[in-house]
Amino acid sequence: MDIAKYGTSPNVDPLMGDLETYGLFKHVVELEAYGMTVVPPETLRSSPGFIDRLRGAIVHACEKRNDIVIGDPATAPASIVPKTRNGWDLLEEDEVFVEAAINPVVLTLVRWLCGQSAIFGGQTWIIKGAGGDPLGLHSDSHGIPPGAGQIAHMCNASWICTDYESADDGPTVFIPGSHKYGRATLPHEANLAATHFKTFPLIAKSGSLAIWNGATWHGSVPRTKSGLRVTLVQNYFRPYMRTMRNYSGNVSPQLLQKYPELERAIGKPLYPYDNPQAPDGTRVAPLMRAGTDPFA
Ligand SMILES: O=C(O)CCC(=O)C(=O)O
Ligand SMILES: [Fe+2]
Repeated sequence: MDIAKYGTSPNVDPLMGDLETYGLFKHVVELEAYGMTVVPPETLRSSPGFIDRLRGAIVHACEKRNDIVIGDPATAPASIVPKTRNGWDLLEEDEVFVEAAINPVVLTLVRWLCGQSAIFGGQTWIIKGAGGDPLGLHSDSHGIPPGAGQIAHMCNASWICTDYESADDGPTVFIPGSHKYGRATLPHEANLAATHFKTFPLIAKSGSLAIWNGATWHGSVPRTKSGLRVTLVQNYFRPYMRTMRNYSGNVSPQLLQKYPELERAIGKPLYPYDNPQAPDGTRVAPLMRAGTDPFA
C-alpha cells in the first residue's frame, strides 16, 4: 500500500515522493531518532565540481571581506583565520551559494523538518584552524522555550567543504535524541568537556550535507590537524520565525528569474509588516495555512 497515492495529505504526499526519488528514507529516520543526519555526496546530486566551487567561493569571500590571503585551506596556517565575524549574507556573493541553498535534496529534507513553507534565512561560513576552545553545547533554535518541542522550528543544513575524518578535524559533535528535549541547554549543561551526555562526532566526506533539527544539542571540539576546516552553514525557518536576513524583496530580480526555486525558498514572510498601515494581504493566507499542518 502506498498512502501518498490516496492524495489525502497534500503537504506530506509530495515529500514522500521526493524522499523515494532521492533515496532519503534512512536520513529521515535518523533525523527523527537522533535529530541529525549526514547525506553523502553521491546522494546529493550536486553539479560537477560543486563542492570545490563552494569551498573556493567561501575562501574568496572571506579573503575579500577581511583583506587577507588564505589560498588553499589544506595548507593555510591557523593564524590566517580572521577573528572578525563577518561571514553572514553570502547569497549574492557567488551563484554557487544559490546552488547550495536550493539543492533539491537539501530542500526535501528541510521541508520534511520545517514544512513546505520553510524559509531560507541565512548562510555563513565556518573556517576553523587548529587550537582554540571547544564550542559549548547549544541548540540553534534560539528563543524556543520548553513546551514547544514537538516540531522543528528551524533547521541547520551545513555543507561540509573539507573532509571531517576524525576528532582531529575539529568537527561538530551531537547529543543524540536531544531535539526531543525541546529546549536550549541550561548554563550548567553547555560544557562539552564535562558533559555526562553521550556525544557522537560529525564524520563526513567533503561534499556531504549535515542537517539537523535546530533543537538538537551540539557543540564542536578543537581542531588538532594542520590546515583549515571549511563549512557552509545554512539556516531555514518556519515562516513565523525571524530569519537572519529577510531576503524577500531584497534579492536581485535577475537571480530570482534564473532560479525560481530560490523565490519559493526565500518565501514571503508576513511579519514584520513592510507597511505597518497596510500590510500585504496576500501574505496572510499562506501563514495561516502553515498553522494547519506541520508539513504545510
Ligand atoms: O561545527 C561547528 O564548529 C559549530 C557548528 C554550529 O554550532 C552551527 O553551525 O550551528
Ligand atoms: Fe550551532
